[in-house]
Amino acid sequence: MENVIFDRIRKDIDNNDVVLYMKGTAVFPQCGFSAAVVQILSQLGVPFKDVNVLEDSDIRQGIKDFANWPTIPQLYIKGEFIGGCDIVREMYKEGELQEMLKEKGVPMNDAA
Ligand SMILES: N[C@@H](CCC(=O)N[C@@H](CS)C(=O)NCC(=O)O)C(=O)O
Repeated sequence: MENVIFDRIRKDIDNNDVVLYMKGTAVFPQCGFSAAVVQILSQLGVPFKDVNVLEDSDIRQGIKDFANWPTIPQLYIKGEFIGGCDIVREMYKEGELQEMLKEKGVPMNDAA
């Protein structure tokens, strides 16, 4: 089962520049931590794929095992695991997230 789930995760993070595993959706987050990351990505104008772990308990557990990270949300940029809400917030505050997106060639608006 783990292989099937890991394959799904790999496919998602390989096929999308930015993937956010979250509770709820980008339009309707169902957790404050997930909502905070959505807000940052939206502020930066970064398109991203949202995966609602509340709809799939295998993905909810699988994503924790895959990254060896115990909580949701989890952000991936160009296949690289970045972290959860605290890390993303801190990187955004320091301008490191913007820098990383630029370096990796992920489109965003320049207003941020
Ligand atoms: N400090 C964490 C906060 C996220 C967090 O604590 N998430 C909890 C509550 S939403 C979680 O995912 N618990 C495990 C679960 O619900 O499966 C972060 O930076 O992302």
